Amino acid sequence: MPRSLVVAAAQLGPIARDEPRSSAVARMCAMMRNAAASGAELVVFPELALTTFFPRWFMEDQVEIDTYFETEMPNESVQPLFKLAVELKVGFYLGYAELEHEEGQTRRFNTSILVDRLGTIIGKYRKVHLPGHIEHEPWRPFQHLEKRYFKSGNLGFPVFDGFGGRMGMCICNDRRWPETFRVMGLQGVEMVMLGYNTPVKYPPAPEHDHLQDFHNRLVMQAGAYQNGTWVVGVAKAGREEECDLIGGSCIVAPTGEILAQCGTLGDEVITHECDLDRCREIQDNIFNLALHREPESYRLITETKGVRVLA
Ligand code: CDT
Repeated sequence: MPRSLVVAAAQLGPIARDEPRSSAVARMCAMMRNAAASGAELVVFPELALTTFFPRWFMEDQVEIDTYFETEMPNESVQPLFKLAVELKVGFYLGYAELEHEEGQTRRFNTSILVDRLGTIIGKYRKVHLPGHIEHEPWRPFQHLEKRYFKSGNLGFPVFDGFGGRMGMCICNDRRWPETFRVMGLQGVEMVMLGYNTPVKYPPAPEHDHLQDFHNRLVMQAGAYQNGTWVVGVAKAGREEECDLIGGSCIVAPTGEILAQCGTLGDEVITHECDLDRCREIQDNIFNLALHREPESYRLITETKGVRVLA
């Protein structure tokens, strides 16, 4: 009997800067209904899904910055999504900006949560790899100030039991780093969910702009195959406040094959019935980690941050 999980990737089109959370949540509720009608048990939404991608703007007023953050989860604005999830018996992954008071400090993270089919939060992840820059760089056509507005996540890459399998999360830029997937692979992950906001234009190296979709698929397919896990990657897509974001939300099998992919740059739902036991094809064979890894030869990976020339 296969361990089957019907998962939906719920891609969002652009969210305007003045679009209220209630509108974004209503759009997500509509997609959740659509996904449930297709048999989905789990719906994956994008990174920072409740607002526009605000790190695009340089802001100095902390009060203004904090308007993009959630101080509680769930809260009043997302309540309709939690309520509908319970009604439809559908779980979900949701990305949002988290403002947390911890150890006497106020901290801000780029966060995702995993909610089960009863509406209970069963997992939380805080984005580790924050791309972009800290200071205002006016030469850029748009800013990418994640390093200014967020702290790097302090939860590592946890994997959770849920939905009949081993479930992991990461967020956008994390998918470009093999360490992200491997740390979850070493915990026996069977499905990695991730949301992203990826501009078509990369101002520091515009010669790579035409490769954005390719790199998106490349890293998710490699992460899936090299760890024998399902990967569900979900975009916020389309032209958001003069910034074009790639789409290409997709569901990748543990073999690295893309089995479902969005075809638009707007709100769109795709589903796939994932057999979690297919992870074994890879995890028991070509990437049997216990049998074939040689961690003694990989010590540099945790011992150094940047390049270290050894000889
Ligand atoms: N949101 C996010 O992490 N986006 C980055 C953009 C490129 S780096 C400025 C990404 O890796 O897709």
